[in-house]
Amino acid sequence: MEKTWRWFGKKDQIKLETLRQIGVEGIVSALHDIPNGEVWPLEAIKEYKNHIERFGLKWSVVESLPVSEAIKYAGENRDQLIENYIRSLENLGQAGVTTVCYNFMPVLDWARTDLFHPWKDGSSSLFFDKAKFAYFEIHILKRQGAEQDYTSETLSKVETLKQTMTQSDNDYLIDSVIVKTQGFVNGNIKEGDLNPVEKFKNLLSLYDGIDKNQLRENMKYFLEKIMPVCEKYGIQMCVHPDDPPFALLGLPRIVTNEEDIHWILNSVNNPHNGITFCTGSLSANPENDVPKLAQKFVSRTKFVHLRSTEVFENGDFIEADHLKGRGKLVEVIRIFEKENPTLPMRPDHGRLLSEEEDKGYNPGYGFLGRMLALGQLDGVIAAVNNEFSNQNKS
Ligand code: DNO
Repeated sequence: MEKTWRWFGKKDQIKLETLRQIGVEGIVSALHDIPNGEVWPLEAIKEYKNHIERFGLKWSVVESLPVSEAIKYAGENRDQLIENYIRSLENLGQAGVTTVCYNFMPVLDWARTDLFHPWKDGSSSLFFDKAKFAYFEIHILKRQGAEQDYTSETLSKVETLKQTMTQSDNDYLIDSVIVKTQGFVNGNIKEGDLNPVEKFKNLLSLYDGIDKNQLRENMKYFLEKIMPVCEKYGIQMCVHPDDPPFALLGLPRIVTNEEDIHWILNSVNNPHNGITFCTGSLSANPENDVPKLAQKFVSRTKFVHLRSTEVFENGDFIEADHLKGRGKLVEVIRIFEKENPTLPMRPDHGRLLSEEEDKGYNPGYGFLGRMLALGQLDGVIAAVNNEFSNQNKS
């Protein structure tokens, strides 16, 4: 596979030259400063691409060209927004940047409750605590009917949290769930926004009355409109699975499991309509058998995110060591190396090591943890290739 790395642009503290020195071949990035919904100008794309190439790297994947909310909930201006999206794709195509990752998750681009969950060795990782999320929905957002989405066991934990959480704990939780994880991915809520909870509630209300089927229809509408420009420029669209891959906040979810992926690929059955195979997101649904999904969807996979999770019985999940947990990355890598060895992959998320605590990296995107993961994954790639060549000899 092609070894890539998510880089957040010229403001990123991690230097392109360092990335090249640790064996990275391609960069995964976006024009992060352009507001969601606006056209990415050709000149800006070319300038960014040239900058990356000056370091002996290539701009392998766009992550993400964000899909505006009004496209997802079919708001009045969706056609104009799709038109803008098409113009951005056209400009990317003209510049020769042709793998484009996006997601179709309503409101939240991804969700965690703890961004610095401590490990015994002093490092930390991202964590999803189901009871804390339920507490957020029930007592902070005060979403009507939220209780119905949780078991009595979780609800009793929520009651305990209610007795113990202080105002500053609440603020920290709000910051983790809807601010810190969102700002850097061109999300709806940014650091410094006043009253993020109200803003968030307004965003949720845009989806009133939109169920799973309606969201699927809106995705199909979007994909059908963009396929011609993708065909013209050879653009591979790759939808990222929902993270986490289960229902949250009463919102519909349509990229969570085999049936969903099958629906997406078949409802617009065009080779340019593909997926980002994120082993991390998919593994957080205990029903997903990750290597089985990799084998099934390899021909429509255009980009791979490699990380793993461990899911607990109470519904919590933690981001595991890349070679442990439910992601089964050795098996997944064996499949992709065999079937499509030029696929771009990036080590996704990593633990934050204590010496990097005050660097202010985006959550999940420190340097050392991801570099460790890249080294581990690179080793697995070498080992499976060695296996293949031994098999050929015998
Ligand atoms: C978080 C990422 C997501 C992902 C987008 C793709 O770390 O996995 O922000 O990039 O959802 O559109």
